[in-house]
Amino acid sequence: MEDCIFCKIIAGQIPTEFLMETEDLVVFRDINPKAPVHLLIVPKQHIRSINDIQKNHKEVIASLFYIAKEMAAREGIDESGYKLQFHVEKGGGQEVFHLHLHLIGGWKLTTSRT
Ligand code: DGP
Repeated sequence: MEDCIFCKIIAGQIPTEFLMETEDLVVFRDINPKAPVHLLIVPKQHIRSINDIQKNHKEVIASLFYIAKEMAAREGIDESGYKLQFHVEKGGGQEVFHLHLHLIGGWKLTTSRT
């Protein structure tokens, strides 16, 4: 998609460090992080939003979650916990209309785990 910023990142037109790249997706840090760890897990295929996923996207959607837990472990936040978020369309807070999963965490815990 010509005007899609994430398509440009995936195509290497906007220099961005990929923390992981597979056949289906890339992972990079959010430019405007909302927490100490804020990654975006982004399918290479241009899909506008969750509203546009089809049955044949099942594999790539599953990969987003699998890579999210892998990246959480790599970033050292799997035990402390994290959030996974999809923003869906404008009312859901979506600003970039290329499907992506936010992985957010890394806050300092103030209470002990029970
Ligand atoms: P949203 O569409 O609201 O689910 O979030 C899009 C996120 O993408 C937002 O948190 C900021 C991030 N973002 C937008 N443009 C760029 C960019 O050029 N590079 C990076 N690394 N992140 C971006």
